[in-house]
Amino acid sequence: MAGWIRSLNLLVMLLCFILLGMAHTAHSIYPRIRLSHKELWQMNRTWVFQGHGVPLQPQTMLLDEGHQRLYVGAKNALFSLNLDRVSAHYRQITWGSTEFQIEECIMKGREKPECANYIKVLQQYNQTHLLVCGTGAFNPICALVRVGHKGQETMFAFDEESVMSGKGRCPYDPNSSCMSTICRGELYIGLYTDYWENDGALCRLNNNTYTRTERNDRQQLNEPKFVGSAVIPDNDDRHDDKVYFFFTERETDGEGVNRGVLTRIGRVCANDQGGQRMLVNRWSSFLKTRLICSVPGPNGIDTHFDDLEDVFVLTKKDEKNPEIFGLFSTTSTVFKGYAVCMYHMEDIRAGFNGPFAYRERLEHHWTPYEGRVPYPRPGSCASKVNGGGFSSSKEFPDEVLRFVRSHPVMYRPVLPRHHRPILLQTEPGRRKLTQIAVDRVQAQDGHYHVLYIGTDDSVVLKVITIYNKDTDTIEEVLLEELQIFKVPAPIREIIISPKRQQLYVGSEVGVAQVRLHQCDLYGSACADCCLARDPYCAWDGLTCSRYYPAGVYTKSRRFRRQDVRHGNAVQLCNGLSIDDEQWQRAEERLIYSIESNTTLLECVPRSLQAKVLWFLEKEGEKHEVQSDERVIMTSHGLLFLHVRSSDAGVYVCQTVEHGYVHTLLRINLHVLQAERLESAMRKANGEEQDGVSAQCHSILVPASAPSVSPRSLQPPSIPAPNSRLWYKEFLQLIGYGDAQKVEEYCERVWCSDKKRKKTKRKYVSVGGEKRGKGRGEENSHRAPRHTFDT
Ligand SMILES: *[C@@H]1O[C@H](CO)[C@@H](O)[C@H](O)[C@H]1NC(C)=O
Ligand SMILES: *[C@@H]1O[C@H](CO)[C@@H](O)[C@H](O)[C@H]1NC(C)=O
Ligand SMILES: *[C@@H]1O[C@H](CO)[C@@H](O)[C@H](O)[C@H]1NC(C)=O
Ligand SMILES: *[C@@H]1O[C@H](CO)[C@@H](O)[C@H](O)[C@H]1NC(C)=O
Ligand SMILES: CC(=O)N[C@H]1CO[C@H](CO)[C@@H](O)[C@@H]1O
Repeated sequence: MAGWIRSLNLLVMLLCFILLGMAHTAHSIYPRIRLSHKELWQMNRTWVFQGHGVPLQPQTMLLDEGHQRLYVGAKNALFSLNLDRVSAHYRQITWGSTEFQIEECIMKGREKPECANYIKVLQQYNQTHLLVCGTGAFNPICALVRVGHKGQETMFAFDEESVMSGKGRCPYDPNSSCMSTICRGELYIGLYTDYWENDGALCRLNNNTYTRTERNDRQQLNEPKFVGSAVIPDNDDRHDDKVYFFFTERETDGEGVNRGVLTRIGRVCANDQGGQRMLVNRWSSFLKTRLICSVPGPNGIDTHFDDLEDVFVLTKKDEKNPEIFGLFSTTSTVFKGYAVCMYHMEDIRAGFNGPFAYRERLEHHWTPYEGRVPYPRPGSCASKVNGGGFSSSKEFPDEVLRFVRSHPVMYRPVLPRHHRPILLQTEPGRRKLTQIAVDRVQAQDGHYHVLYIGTDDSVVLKVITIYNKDTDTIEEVLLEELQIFKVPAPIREIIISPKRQQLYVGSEVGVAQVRLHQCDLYGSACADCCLARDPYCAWDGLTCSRYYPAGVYTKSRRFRRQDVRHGNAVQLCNGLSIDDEQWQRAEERLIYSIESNTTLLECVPRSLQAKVLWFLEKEGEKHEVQSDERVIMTSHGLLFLHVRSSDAGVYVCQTVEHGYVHTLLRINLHVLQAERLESAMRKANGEEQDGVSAQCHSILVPASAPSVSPRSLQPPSIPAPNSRLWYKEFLQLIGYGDAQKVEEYCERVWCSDKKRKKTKRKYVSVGGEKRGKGRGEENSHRAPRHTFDT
């Protein structure tokens, strides 16, 4: 029986997989630029606070621009970081549990690591105080923390007198999902209020009331996972302000059996006081509807992304109409796909203003409720806009309260803009996506949403999505892939400071600040800048620099070139005769190889999306190099397995991106005949001839070290983490097991020890010149690679 069920399960899983596979082909986007943690660090683009051995609770991160601090919760501690540089001048408050509390916790049957004070709630209570709550070794507690300045000093002080019970404001379990928002001194929170995690509730606390969803009402909330919340005004009447909650929950069928997980958007009136006789201290305005994010498939079978991972509310000048971004995953256990959907408030409001959902019996389908709806409309707030007459929800007729209690679900779901995701990742085996934050950026050709998406392996993806009205398609452009932390850890929080143009990224291993853009990275030519399609950057006539919309810095207004929508460098940079100029400026190299030896002509463009083409110039003619069994195009360059003397010539490495042709490198390949070389060696025996030393290196070190930067790579690039591995493979390919052997080989065949040392020095200095703007540190880091001293 059990075996049968198992195979049925498997079948269902397989079917899911097939359906998902059918709905759309595997999709994921690849970055144009990939930056390792080390590269970010060497560019001074990032600073990291590592928590000094304290495990962080990065879900609780709070930006305080007024006091220029970033607060972060942790295990038994709380940190206040400097917004300018998170790694410097931090302050710490230690707030652990007492021995007694820990003992009690262990006696309740909990493990020692759980029996600590994990900060779960961190909110700006008022201008001078933070409200902080922790699990308190399964005995939640809250307190106020004084912040601000006292003269030159940064205030960060625990207020002992303010310590209070955290029951109903903070979960017991450190791993429990929990969300909170504070608005006008009132805390809105979604949490499990009890020790056993049975009572999921949406609550509001102020100094004298506690308002919440009904207990044990599975129609209101059923095994919720709390993701986010926000207060959003409906109109200019403050009494009409609504609080929105984003969560997932399980659907139940007729027998009360749980079915799939759905994403919900729920809302209440901010001024909801509950009812007078019924619904006392319960929401009198709680309604919810489904938030849909799906991809249409063939045969009308949509692929649904039903598990909300994170939500970001992008506020604009018009506070009433923020844009809402949800990061979703599929609920399938076999296949994890991810999607980002964007929602507009008008669509959300339309859902709540539409018909209520109704089902005769639990086992029936939902239908629109067609009976009489009482007045005032259930779910509306006690305000002037709603016809007045009610100064508080306590005055609402019982009929209204009864209706809202029995009809909390709306019939119409909320569909995303363009009726589909703006970003999709459905390729199996790709990294998990965990967090989203969005910046709205003004570019020359309009506004763009720059999405910052965190992953489970320390990466933040910087993406723009471009909607094309004519074709009704969405183009995703992955501008940068940034490895934020040295070790892989899931990103748990991303906060944007548009004012500082910084990203604050939290994980268990640390909090990093990262600059949103680094325009000079793309290169200084018009085409380099234009091809990058980064809305933050434009070519100013000299270099690629931060783009400010006209009027911001009027006095230094120059002609700016930028084309985010198309990245059409051919058109935009035309007339600047960049191509000729590039041709002239392309780096030149001289490479020696020995007949029938293996040689790599290396050329790695900065952009991973550029196509590389090789040309051979011979007797005034230019031919494209075609790969065959002897000549292979690799991602590191052109590889000759057995060089022939007829291969000698000038090789030109060109890249093509968006139709724009770029010449990166001209390599003059000389092929030496083995016998001749040996006689040359014999002649040179004992004599220190630099030429021979240089040749030794040209041959043993493939053309150049991996990812040596072409001209456009400023600041200098650091070898990709896998290049060493690749290099090893390369050495194996040419018959040398390890670096030690290569060195021995070098010694035996070519170089005396003395020569080798000399060459090392020489090579390093050449490398330094080549890259021009290198940092000294960089060279010393690279040197051993060239000489195999490591
Ligand atoms: C980074 O900052 C250091 C000192 O703060 C400076 O010396 C160095 O030149 C900077 N590096 C880059 C690439 O700007
Ligand atoms: C949270 O749960 C994970 C496994 O689900 C566990 O490894 C981890 O220790 C838990 N964390 C705490 C603080 O209990
Ligand atoms: C913030 O709240 C605390 C505690 O209630 C109070 O002592 C303090 O005066 C308040 N600060 C402001 C600026 O209102
Ligand atoms: C909290 O209490 C103070 C004074 O006790 C009062 O002025 C304020 O309106 C109360 N706040 C709320 C949200 O009820
Ligand atoms: C792999 C390979 O063919 N290596 C050869 C390179 O040239 C030297 C000198 O002629 C030979 O000794 C190697 O065998």
